Amino acid sequence: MNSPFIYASPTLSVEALKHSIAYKLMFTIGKDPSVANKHEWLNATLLAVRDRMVERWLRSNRAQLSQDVRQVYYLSMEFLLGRTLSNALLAMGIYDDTKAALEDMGFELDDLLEEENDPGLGNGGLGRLAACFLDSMATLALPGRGYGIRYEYGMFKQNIINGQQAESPDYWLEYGNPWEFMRHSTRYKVRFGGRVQQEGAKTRWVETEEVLACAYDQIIPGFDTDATNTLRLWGAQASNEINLGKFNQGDYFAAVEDKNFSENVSRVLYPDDSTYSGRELRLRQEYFLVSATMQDILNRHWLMHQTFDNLADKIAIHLNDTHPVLSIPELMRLLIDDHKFTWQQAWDVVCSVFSYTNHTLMSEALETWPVEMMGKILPRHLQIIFEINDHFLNGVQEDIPDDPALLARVSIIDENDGRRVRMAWLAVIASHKVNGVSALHSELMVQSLFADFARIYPDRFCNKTNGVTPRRWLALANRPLSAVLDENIGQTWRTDLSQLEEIKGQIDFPAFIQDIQKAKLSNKRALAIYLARELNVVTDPAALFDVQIKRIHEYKRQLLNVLHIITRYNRIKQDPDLEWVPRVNIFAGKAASAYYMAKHIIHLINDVAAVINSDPVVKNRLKVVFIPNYGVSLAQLIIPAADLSEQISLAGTEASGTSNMKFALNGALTIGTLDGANIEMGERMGNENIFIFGNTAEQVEELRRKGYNPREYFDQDAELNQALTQIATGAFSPGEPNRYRNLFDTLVNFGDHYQLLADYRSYVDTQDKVDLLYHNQDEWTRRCVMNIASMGYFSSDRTIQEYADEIWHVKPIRL
Ligand code: 26V
Repeated sequence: MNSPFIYASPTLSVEALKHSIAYKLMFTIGKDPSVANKHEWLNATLLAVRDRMVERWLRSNRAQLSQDVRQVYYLSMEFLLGRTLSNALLAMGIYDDTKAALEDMGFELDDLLEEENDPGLGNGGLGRLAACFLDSMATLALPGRGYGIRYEYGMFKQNIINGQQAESPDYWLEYGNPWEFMRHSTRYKVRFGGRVQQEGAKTRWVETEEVLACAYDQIIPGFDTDATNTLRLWGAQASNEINLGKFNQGDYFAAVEDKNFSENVSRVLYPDDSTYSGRELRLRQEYFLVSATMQDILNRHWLMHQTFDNLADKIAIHLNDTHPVLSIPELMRLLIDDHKFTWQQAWDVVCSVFSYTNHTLMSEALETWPVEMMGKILPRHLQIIFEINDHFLNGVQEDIPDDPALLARVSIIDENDGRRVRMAWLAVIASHKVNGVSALHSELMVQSLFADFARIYPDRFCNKTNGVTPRRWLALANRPLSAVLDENIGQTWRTDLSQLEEIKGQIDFPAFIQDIQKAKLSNKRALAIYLARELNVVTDPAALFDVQIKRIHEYKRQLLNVLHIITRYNRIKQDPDLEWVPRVNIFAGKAASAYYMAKHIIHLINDVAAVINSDPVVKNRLKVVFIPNYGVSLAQLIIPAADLSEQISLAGTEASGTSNMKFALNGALTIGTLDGANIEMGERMGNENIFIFGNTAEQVEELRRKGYNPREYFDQDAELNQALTQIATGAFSPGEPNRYRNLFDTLVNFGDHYQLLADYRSYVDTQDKVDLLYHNQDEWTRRCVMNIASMGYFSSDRTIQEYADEIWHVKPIRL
């Protein structure tokens, strides 16, 4: 250990931090500083920092409870927070002091930060959006909370073995979770099963099984403010009551088995966001979140107001997709069965508190539950859903008579498909606002999925274009670029991202352009070091880093990217001495474990990488890398190092995308389709600063209507023909030549559902334009600057401000 007196005049804060870190190490962790390992030092640091957050937290909570303001509750089955320590240090403005304190004690802060695990309590975009929203809500001092589930196993870990994805469980709690506060006394009973009993006017739900939901709180610090919020996650605990019977009968083991069984409800995150599967355990999970949360909200409201008469004024409940939609019948049930509301009174409350965000139009991801399953697990809720449906259909019939087809279409119960409850319909009918997540998506939403409802409720639908938090995705992830920005426009862009506009004034100063280039280069070096160390792949940081990182899904069209790579490979082989722009093509992303095609695509990417990377003709001109186990931490490393961001989904399929925003904010140029938020990015940065290609959503539809024939493209485009034929005939799988024959068939013979072939030529030609621009590094960088400067709108602070003003009607608390 270095002498604590090594610096001439250490600041008070540094000294205090050193003292509390050493104190935590000894008295909370119980370790002698001379033998403690890195992880123990991390935990000591984290606990010392946590103490400082708690002070603000208690003050914020007090202010929230004492000021008679409307509260917003954000319900989500997923929160993908990422690592917490670095963000907390940044929020509290003690990053540099902590670094100095640790240095004095012989440690590198950045080393310790890498030790923290990254809880993967989400699948992808939807869960990460929820995390950005929490960050913005705290930073804007909005009163409220996030509610979710404390899964014991998060998103699986991905290994690549012989080119293929292998999954292993992610037991992220193995070494405890030092950020959480377990609330032993905040527990609620959650009931399942049983039956409904009518006693006069009163309805009782009886003979249920029970599980307890126990609260685990995590502090969500606002940036540069005392305002702090809470994320409350529910963990399941067996309730003693269910076991008592068997226990008394002497069947000890059966009693304990029951206990294990009921705790399954919060065991594992469903790691598939591409196809809805309708599993009973998933329904139980959704109700578990909803039931505990609604009880907690009512409890807190009672504490603050001692009445439920003002519920409609004092709470807003937001549903992140349909996953928590059971909160609608649950709130009805609690108000009617437990709090003596009439049906209509309860319905009036429900209709003014709920709002709902739709995140996908893909029919295979829409939730519908078999009536029979819901009746078995939640009989009282099913009954209430039927009542809501009757009430709603009666209203429709009065307003729009003589249209039985309409009634069948808008009924919450889908009678065609073995009787199922349509959760999105229930959400729309009960919410006062329903929003999509980009302008295009919100438009398509009212034209397709919710067209009937948009006629019935014309004022209900709106758009809230997604955003990302500039704290994690610029200040934390990209310190070199942040330093350049600070030097040129000051530091306040962190809470007012629109200030990035100001860098446009620097665009003609060569020194500024060089600084931007240096920042990018140092990020690329950091990634190159990771690739060399972890994957044994050597890359040249001067090459163009071309990146597509996201869940693997056919609609996101990783395969289109592969088709371009193969085309480029063929061209290099044909004419190796041309002046090629060296490229490193980077992929990362997980495939749902049951999604055969997605896994097959990962395999193909790795097979193509193996052939290209080992071809002596290619050398540095082209490298292909698949980085395993993509998650928030890897995103923070990869995104700042990207030159080119691949956002190439079929137009009309990607609701918004949010990594598209992160890339542009970090100075990558986008090659993308007119899909999701890409469109709005182009509008703001000017279409000369983004590489747009391919059919529009309208053209996609038209092609479908007219009868799309992918084989025409295959027959007519020689380069496409060659690439596809190579895939089909084993050029990349010589040991098993037929390995990818089915992939070829999907594209050429079975309809190419996502129209890759239709967009191929335009994509490849646009990639050529990318090369051309990359030859002129200064012009390239000027466009990057235009990208960064135009991203102010895509801060989640702007998004959340819109939710607060136009949907939730909540105002910041005073501190
Ligand atoms: C769906 C399902 C289906 C059943 C089981 C588990 C599960 C978990 C998550 C989902 C959500 C799929 C929807 C989704 O993630 N949408 C993404 O939302 C992002 C944030 O709005 C948006 O940027 C992406 O474009 C959109 O795909």
